[in-house]
Amino acid sequence: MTFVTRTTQPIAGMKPGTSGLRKKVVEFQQPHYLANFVQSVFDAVRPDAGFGGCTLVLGGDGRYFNLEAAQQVIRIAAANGFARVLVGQHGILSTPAASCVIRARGAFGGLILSASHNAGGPDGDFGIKFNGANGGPAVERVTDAIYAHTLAITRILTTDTADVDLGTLGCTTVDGMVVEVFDSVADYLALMRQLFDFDALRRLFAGGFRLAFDAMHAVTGPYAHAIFERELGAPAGTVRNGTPLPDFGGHHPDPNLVHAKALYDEMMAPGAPDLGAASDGDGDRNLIIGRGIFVAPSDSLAMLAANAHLAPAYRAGLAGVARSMPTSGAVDAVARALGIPCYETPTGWKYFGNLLDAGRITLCGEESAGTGSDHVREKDGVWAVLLWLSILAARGQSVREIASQHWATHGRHYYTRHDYEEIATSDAQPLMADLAARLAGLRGTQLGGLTVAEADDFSYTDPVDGSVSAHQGLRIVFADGSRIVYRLSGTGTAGATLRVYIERYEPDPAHHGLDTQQALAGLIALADALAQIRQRTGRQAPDVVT
Ligand code: VG1
Ligand code: CO
Repeated sequence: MTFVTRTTQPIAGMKPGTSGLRKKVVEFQQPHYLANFVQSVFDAVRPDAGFGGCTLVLGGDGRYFNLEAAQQVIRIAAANGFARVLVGQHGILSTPAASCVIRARGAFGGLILSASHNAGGPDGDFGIKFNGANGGPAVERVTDAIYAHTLAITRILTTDTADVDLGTLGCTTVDGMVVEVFDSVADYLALMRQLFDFDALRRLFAGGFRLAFDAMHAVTGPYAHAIFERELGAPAGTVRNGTPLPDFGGHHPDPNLVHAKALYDEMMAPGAPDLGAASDGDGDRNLIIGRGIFVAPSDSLAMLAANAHLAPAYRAGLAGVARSMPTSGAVDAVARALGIPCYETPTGWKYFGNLLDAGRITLCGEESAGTGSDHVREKDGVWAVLLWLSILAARGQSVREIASQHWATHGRHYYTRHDYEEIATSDAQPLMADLAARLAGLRGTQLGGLTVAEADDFSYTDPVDGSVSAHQGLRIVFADGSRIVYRLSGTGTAGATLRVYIERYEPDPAHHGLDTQQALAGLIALADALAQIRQRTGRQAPDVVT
């Protein structure tokens, strides 16, 4: 044994955000930075009997610093007494695959090395998050405990052992701990085979159906190649940018209309494929674009909920659904039609875990292009594409036809999100604080010809364990159901990012073909005026419009 105890000191600012700890790579490269956090995680979650017999799942999205971080984690895990670490080959593991493996192998938990949709490379971001035995992101109680440990840490338990070969499948031993390098795709693929009718999907592609899947040089490349091209017979070239790169090819692995513009343009052009899809850095998000039609993520969630029964895993129907608070009410309309409950949670996947574990919901999602089900405890980009493919195969219709019929049945929730990125924290915080202070006074008043029915700072009480999460976003709801929501992002690493979510319900099919920004123009102007965004931030327009 070569275990060593290194003296260390707390490092400020290690509070996990919406999804784990995210910082600039240079910050993570500082001495003890990563080790301090990993040791704090282990200190926070260590069972009374220690980690003997416990398995840790480890992998990341392939971004710069992924491999170095993985080696450090292995050494710290060995010194902290883990029995086994399961590492994805080459340190690669998508977030949903990590969740799948934790559950399938009965692991204690996992560490996922990713800053998800944030840019990568030496000047980009790195991140790390802990998932528990249910495969889901640590809940607030756990992340709070981890943070408390980062502020009190005095020592790191590690070893001087050399790096493990993460390129070769199989088992080695590090100071008594087994390190098993496993195929990053195999467990996940096996689960997808259980959920979906792969024969039906093979027939779809054999019939000439065309998919364009943009992996954005991020982690889904290997999964998409294996599943869409090799398993389902989609032609080579279906998967684009399918090789994970440490800097994502210099692009931002965020599947939105700005960063996945090439795909969007292709889908809007003559001769477009039948379905366009993209995923993010760690593979948990999905962007869905039909030929000539972008499907807003909130709508995609609703359409998946309405049609999920067409895939084998969901044939018996859904127990319930959930959406994050800023996500549009489109899925609520489906839940009402199906006669099932619909829960409204704060932003971030960790809030769905209890509802999924308790069997209260089967499907859930967020406006930020995250959809998932009870098959794992993370949102899942490739899964969402497989569910869309299953629905398209079963219905034999185009995405546009499915969307139009959906809106005709349930009405359309026009929806947009405007992001103001990297604004000064000194502008963002007073903007939110001043608006929060005015909310109570807005109730019952008229704004831009609309009556304010409700205005509050969203607070969530988990129906399963009663835990309360306050200050989850400012929302202004009008009497006609329209909404404006304001939040500060919890995933950025520089300044503050203001997200403004705007929504209006339109029941009349004669008005379902409008351009979204035009359909929402009045509310967009109102949202700016109410919070004085332009005036306070000096920004004339949002950086990203979804
Ligand atoms: C964003 C999204 C949120 C999502 C989170 C993690 O958080 O809005 O819906 O759960 O990213 O997604 P925020 O706090 O920046 O708004 V991922 O794919 O980056 O892990
Ligand atoms: Co992600």
